[in-house]
Amino acid sequence: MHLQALVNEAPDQRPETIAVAQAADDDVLRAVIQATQHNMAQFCLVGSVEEIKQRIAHLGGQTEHYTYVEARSEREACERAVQQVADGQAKALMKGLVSTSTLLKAVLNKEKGLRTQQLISHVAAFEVPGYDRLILVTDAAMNINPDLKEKAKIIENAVSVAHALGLNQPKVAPVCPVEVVNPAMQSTVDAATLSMMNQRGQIQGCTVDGPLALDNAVSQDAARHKGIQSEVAGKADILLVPTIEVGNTLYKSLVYFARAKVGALVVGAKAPIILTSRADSDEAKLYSIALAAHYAAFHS
Ligand code: COD
Repeated sequence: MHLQALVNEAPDQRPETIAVAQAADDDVLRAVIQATQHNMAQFCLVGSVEEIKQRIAHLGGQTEHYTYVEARSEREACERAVQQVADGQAKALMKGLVSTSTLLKAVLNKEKGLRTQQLISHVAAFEVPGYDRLILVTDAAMNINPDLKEKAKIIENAVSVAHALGLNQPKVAPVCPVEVVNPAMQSTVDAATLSMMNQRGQIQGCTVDGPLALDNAVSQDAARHKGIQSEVAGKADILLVPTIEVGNTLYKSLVYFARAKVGALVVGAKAPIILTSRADSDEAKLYSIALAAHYAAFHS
């Protein structure tokens, strides 16, 4: 599967609406216009409506393709966009020209936010040159230092993304520095426990096996050299990283060293959230919108 296929093959049903918090930004609007051209989603654009319309016209888009909600400040834009999703008018949320923390605070607001019983976590889908499948990395951007219980929920969220991509029984590798349990390394103890939780049916819809080091998780040769017998080794679909530091560094290494393509989502809230940043390429923004469209359609 290629990320471009998600763009080309928009979900069959009528495109869902994505609410964009502070859309008055050319980079964001370029992605919105492209996604509209691919019939991937409809958009409710929140922010200074006059400015948004002027920018759309300047970028060659059609202002009448969109709905609009006026908001005067960054906080108001986040709250109004979240409200669109909470009211069911939009099926996904997208970060525009606002800070991640302002948007996440609006999402996590107890009364008006998008919280569920589920943990909210970040899942990135990479297309890495030379690797034969899309590989999901989680959590590279939201949960800082998850404990065992949180790691189990982070896996469940990533599995829900994998299922939306057509991977029915994804292989999950909890990535550690070594492939044996070392009680001095909590990540290896958690990895072994998560594997047992999976065998006992406490984590479903996937196959979890670890601890695995990154090389044995993604290279069958490396796994063979170490004599590792595992259904997951060398064929991982999902890499669960132990901390945000590992995840964020892996994410950026894949993009900057390996020239991987990426799309990413935050899931576990009432609706998927697209947290693109300025540094993301136009392509990455479009892939993230495509992921959100497929996820929202699959789980609606
Ligand atoms: N899922 C569900 N509920 C959550 C989550 C979560 N992942 N995180 C917090 N909550 C709930 C808590 O239970 C609590 O009720 C409320 O939200 C506030 O919790 P705090 O006080 O921990 O929230 P914050 O605002 O201090 O922190 C939440 C952030 C997501 C902002 C924080 O975890 C964070 O800064 N994450 C890293 C973001 C980041 O810098 N990424 C870098 C790369 S993009």
